[in-house]
Amino acid sequence: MKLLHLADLHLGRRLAGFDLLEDQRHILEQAVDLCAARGVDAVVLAGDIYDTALPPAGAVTLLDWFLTELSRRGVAVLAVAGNHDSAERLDYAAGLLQEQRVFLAGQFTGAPRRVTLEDGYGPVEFDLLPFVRPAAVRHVLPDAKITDEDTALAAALGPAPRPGVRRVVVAHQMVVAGGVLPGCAGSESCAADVNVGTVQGADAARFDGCCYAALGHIHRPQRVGRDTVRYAGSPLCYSLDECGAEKSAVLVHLSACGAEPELVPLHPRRAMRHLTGPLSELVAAAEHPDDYIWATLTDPVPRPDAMAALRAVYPNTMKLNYAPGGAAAPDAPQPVNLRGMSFEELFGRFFEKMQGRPMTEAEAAALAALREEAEL
Ligand SMILES: [Mn+2]
Repeated sequence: MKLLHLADLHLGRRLAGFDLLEDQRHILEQAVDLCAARGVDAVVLAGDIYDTALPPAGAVTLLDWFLTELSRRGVAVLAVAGNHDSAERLDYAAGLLQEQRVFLAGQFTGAPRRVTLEDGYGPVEFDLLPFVRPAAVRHVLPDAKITDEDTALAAALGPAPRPGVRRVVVAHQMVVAGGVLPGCAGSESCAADVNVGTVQGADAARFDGCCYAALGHIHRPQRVGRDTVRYAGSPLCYSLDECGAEKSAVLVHLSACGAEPELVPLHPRRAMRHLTGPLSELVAAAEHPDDYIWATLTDPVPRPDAMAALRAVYPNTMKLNYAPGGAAAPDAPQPVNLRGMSFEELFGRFFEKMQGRPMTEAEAAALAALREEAEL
């Protein structure tokens, strides 16, 4: 059986005043074509299907089109709600849609929604777990021992599969491997918390025994601990911090005893690019003028007409800022093991994020004095 794992579509997302619906339609068309070209049996949507609980009409129409096209081609759909979705609204007509092999799990009712599909090797169990917070799991499962995100996920998932059972879990959670938080793209609502290290996650080991865990929540495509526990990532760049990031879908080949993921690149309708240089140079060397542009101008004196000049050449300029000394492109975020850091290192990172500079020696000394006073 072949699955196409997508996540974090965020249909209806707007960025810097630009409506991204046409970009999203372009990606979903690629997904439909991929299904036909590669013989995909089921599309997995791992949450954050919409960008908001009350999506604009155009976003609902687009999802309607996507589900209809897949259904017409005999492709099943397995979808869960993310933290951006309204669980109740996503469940609308779920009972009717399952007749068309569109399986939606919006609300958590005590266990994942179990769907069984068959291939030449026999049955495959799909456990659809919508986004859950520990308090919500505790509310539905009052007898479970839930102290954090990890024990909440364990309780929500229920028992691991018996040996020989092929199970695929679809979930929208923060998942860590060996205490290492995933690397964020920057457009997740949790990205700031991840960078400061205040976020906890469930352990990827909770998916042991499953053939594949199709995850959503983190917008940067990546594996978590093993190749078969994966964030598909968002199919488009959803913040200017993601300029130049490559996006993909995961084509999962399920065999008799395991799963093999293959990354398939997704091509945006318009690339998102960060340009740096003097205004005169940027407008002179305009290539791919329809791209989404973030321009960092190195002119020593701000030009009041700069945005108009840029948009005359690049009509989809999203952002303009100045870095008179020349700006280095920001490095891609790297996964960081926050649990292994000392108090000083952690606070130092936080300070630098807030202030844009490292602590001085005097500030570090003041911190040490305060720490002693607080007996930390
Ligand atoms: Mn998301």
